[in-house]
Amino acid sequence: APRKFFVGGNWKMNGDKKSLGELIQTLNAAKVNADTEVVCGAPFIYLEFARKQLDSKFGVAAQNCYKVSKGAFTGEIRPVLLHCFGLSLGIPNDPHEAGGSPQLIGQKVSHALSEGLGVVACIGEKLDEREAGITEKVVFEQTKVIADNVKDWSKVVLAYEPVWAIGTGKTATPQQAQEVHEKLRKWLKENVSETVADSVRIIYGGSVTGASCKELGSQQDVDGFLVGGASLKPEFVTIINARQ
Ligand code: G2H
Repeated sequence: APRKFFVGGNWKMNGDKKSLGELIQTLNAAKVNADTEVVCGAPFIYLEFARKQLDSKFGVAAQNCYKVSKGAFTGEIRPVLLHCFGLSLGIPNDPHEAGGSPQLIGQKVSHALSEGLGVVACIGEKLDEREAGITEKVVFEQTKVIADNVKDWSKVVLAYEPVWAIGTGKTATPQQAQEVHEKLRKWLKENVSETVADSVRIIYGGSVTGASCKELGSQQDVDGFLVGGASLKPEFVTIINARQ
């Protein structure tokens, strides 16, 4: 079966009830491709609001969660609580953006899955790593940490987010994205299984726009997007519909 196109909107720490409410009205009213899975990553305090307001055809995700289910962890949020909100997905923090060791990311992935959440796990190289020609090595190492913590890959989406493309306006070219996605799939085939390699969605994140989404989304191994800035604009509808 072909992989279902997946588009995640990552609102990050943006918006309030007014602006997010308007965005949600736009999404609810839009014509969106029913063959695309769409999930919106809301700030914690707006998770319940987003779930109540968004049409049920859209998923809602938290942007982060902690690695255990309870304890004296000031300010951390427990995945099982997220689940109570009827969420379909958690996005453990991007190591580059939110800080935290790869090990912590692995523990969060493992715990979120054990609590029944789906996970969008982010990987990606920095600019100096790309220029030094070690992109592959870096993303394989990051993927290994994730893979070591996953039993059921059906709940996992892998997001390739080159750090140099995050919020910079510098989108990877379709060729650059395809090259890494193809290598990641090969890595999964050799290190996990052929079934997982064929079925897991590998999505691209990093300055995706309405203008760049079509060509990126037509690449063989690009199964969707994780969208930051553009997910806060009506343009997100164009990105959802990138693959028809
Ligand atoms: C990368 C991406 C969304 P943006 O973090 O996850 O953000 O589209 O703003 O580069």
